[in-house]
Amino acid sequence: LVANAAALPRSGGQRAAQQWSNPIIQHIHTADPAVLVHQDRVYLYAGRDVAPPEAGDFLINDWHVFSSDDLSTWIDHGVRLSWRDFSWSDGAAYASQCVERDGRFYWYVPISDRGPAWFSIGVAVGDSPLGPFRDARGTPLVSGSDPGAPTLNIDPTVFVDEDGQAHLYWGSWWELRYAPLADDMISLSGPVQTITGLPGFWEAPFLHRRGDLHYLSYAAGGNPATIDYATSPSPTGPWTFRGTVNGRVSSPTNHQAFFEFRGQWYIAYHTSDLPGGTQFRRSVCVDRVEYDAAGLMRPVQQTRG
Ligand code: FUB
Repeated sequence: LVANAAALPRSGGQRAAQQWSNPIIQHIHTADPAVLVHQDRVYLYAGRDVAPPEAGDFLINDWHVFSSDDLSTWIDHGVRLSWRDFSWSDGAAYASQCVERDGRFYWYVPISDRGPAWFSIGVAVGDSPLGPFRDARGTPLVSGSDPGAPTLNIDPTVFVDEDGQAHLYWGSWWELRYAPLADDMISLSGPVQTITGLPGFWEAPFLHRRGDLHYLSYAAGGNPATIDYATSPSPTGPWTFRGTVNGRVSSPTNHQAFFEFRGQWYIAYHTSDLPGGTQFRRSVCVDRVEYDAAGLMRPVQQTRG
C-alpha cells in the first residue's frame, strides 16, 4: 500500500521544494513516530490509533512500519509488532522506538501488563528493519514491579553513542529515567537514574547527536505539550535547557523523533489534522529542522497540506 502518493512539489523559497504533504500517512491514523534510516531508506515506526471518534482514551494495539526513499511516497509494510507478541502483556501499544546495532534491530515498546495504569517496557529483536520481530526476553526489560520503579514506564527511547554505549531513557509523567544498556541491548548494565532540571518534563524523551552535541528533546507541560530540548556534550548530562523546538499541535499530545537523511535533519511528530482526527486519532507529520551556527535548533516551521 502506498501512502501520500498524491504529494506534489510546492514552492520552497530559497530551499529545495518540499516534496511531501502533511500528514505524511493519510490512509490510517498514526501516532508516536520513531524513525530509523537504514541503507538510504527511511523507516517510520508508528502506533496505529484505532480509538472510535467518540472515545475518551487511546486504543492502540499494534505498530506499523512504513518506509520511503523520498519522504513523499510511503509504503505501509503493515503491522510488524503488537502488544500481543509479548506473552506477559495485557494491552496498549504506546510510543516505541526501533534502533539498529551490529546488524540487528531492537524495538523497545511500552505495553501494559497489569491494566491501563501499569506499564512496563519490553524489547523485540529482528534481523531487518521490517523484522520479523520476536520478544527478545520473554519478560519486561523495565518492569513496574522493579524495586523503586514507577508503575507507569512509557515512551522508551534508545540512543547508541559513537563509542558503542547504548542508553535507555523513558518517561513516567513528570519523571525522566535512564540506564545504560548492556552490549546485548536487552538488559540493563547499570543502575536506573533520574534526570532532573528539565523544565516541564512530561513524557516522550528522544536523544539524538549532531557533531559533539547530544540533544535531549521531550514533551513539556503535560497536555497540551510543546517539544522542548536540552543539550549536553554527554548522553548522561549535565543538560542545558534550550527552550521549545516544536510548538503546540492540534493534538494535546506531542511526540517527536529527529533524524538525518541525505544531509538534512528532520522532525517527525504527530497532530490530529487528518480528517476524523481527535485527541486519540492522530496523524504523523514530517518537517525540516535547521540549526544555527552554535548548533541550537531553530523553532520548527510546521507545514500542512
Ligand atoms: O500514544 C500514547 C501516548 O500518547 C504516548 O506514549 C505518549 O508519548 C503520547 O503521545
